[in-house]
Order: sequence, then structure tokens, then C-alpha cells
Amino acid sequence: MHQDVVLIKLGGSVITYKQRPLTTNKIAIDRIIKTLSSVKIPIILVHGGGSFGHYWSIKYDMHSNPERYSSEGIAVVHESMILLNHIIVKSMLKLKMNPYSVPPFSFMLGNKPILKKIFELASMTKDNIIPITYGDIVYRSYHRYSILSGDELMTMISSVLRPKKAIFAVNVDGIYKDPQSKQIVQKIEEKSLIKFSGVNFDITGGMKRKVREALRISLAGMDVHFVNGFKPERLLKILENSKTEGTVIKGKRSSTGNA
Ligand code: IP8
Repeated sequence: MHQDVVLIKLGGSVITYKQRPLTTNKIAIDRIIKTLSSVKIPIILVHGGGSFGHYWSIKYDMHSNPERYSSEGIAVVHESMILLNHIIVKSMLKLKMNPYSVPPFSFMLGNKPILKKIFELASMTKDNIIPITYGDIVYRSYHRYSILSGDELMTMISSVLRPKKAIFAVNVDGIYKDPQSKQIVQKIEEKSLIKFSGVNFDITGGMKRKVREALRISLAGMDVHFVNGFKPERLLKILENSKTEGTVIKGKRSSTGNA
């Protein structure tokens, strides 16, 4: 159990301009990274594909179901994720945060995580290193590949490491009760998880998948936070266990003193 580690996903819609192919939101990246540079907690980072990986995976018709995809597409999607990752890594290096980039291929065997490699990510945080991985196209089996999302990586890494908390930095203030009023659900307790996982909340697309993974993480016992990635001061508050705007899905094992 690695209760000191915090797992954070930087959403693709925060770190890139989703509507502009292959364009990072450098200002948003630098602001989040600067905020994270001020915290002393061990962190593992995951990031999404935004207008890099998603742009090419749509062009080459590649999905999350394992299939025989275009070899060129596989190479291009992967390279675009390395490129995006490198931009984040460079931003971290500038602030001497000691990032260590880890492609998901290196800790996956088919669709299963290699436990020892994931435990090593936690060990590396003890050496003042911030492991950073990302959604990618990965080899599954028998010449089949699939897109492995950063959201799935969050669940996978959480289930092995059981971090103190998992945080999704997204492009909205949290999970909406309903899309019209844009009212944020502040807290989802264990007893309402089942109701929540039903149809009561109107969530669509990428957010739906994030919430599905977040529910899995919380059902395994960890608190999961949704916070606006464009407001890194809120992210900082979560890391400091202070109250802030956003949604928390309470895990069965509550993390210390969390509001
Ligand atoms: O943005 C997907 O990661 P996500 C990455 O977390 C690719 O869904 C390669 C499309």
C-alpha cells in the first residue's frame, strides 16, 4: 500500500486545445506544473491524449477494442504521445522536478499490468523522481493493439498502488448534477455510489468514461477528486487536504482529514 503517493491525471482537454490538432495549451501545462513543483508529496502523473493522440487515432480509426490496426497509425499515434509527453516533461525539467517518462507499454503485458513495474513507479518517488505516463496505443496480443486511455491507467495504477488519493484535472469545475444548471456535485459518499453509477447523473463522452473509472477507484477504497485543471490553486488545496471547489467521490478507506 502506498498511501503517501498521490496519483494525478492531467486531462487532454486541459493540456491541449482539443479543437486544434497537435496544439498544446502551454500556459495551462506550465501553470499546473509550477503548482505541482511547490508540493512535497510523492506524485505519479498520468496524462491524456487531447489533440495529439486522439487526433491521430480518429484519423487512423483506432479504438479501445483490440484489433489489427494500421501499422503506420500505431507508429504515428505513439509518436504524437511521446511528443506531447516531452513537452510536459520539459516543463517539469525546467523546474527541476525530476520527471521520468514511462510509456505504458513498459508496465503492461497484454491487458494486464506488470505489478512489479508499477510498484517500481512508487519506489522511484522515494528517490525524488516523478514518474509520468500517458494514454497510448499499446500492444495487446496476437498482433492486436488498442488505445489504452489515461483514465484506465488511473484505475490500473490505483488498484496496484492504492495511493492516498487519485485526482482528475479536467476542463470543468467537477461533476455536474445536471448539464443545464451546471451545478457541481461536491461529494459522493459510499452509500450513494450505486445510485450515482446508475442513470441519475447526465454525463457524456469523455467525462462518462472518467467517472466510470473514478467509481472503480473509489469502490476499491480510494478518494477520487475531480478538479478544474485551469485553476491549479484548487488542485493545490486538494493536495493540502483543504476544502475547495470540485467533486470528491469518497472511497471506502477515507484519506486522512480530507474534507
Ligand atoms: O486522453 C488516450 O488517452 P486519454 C490517448 O486519457 C490516445 O483518453 C493515444 C488517444
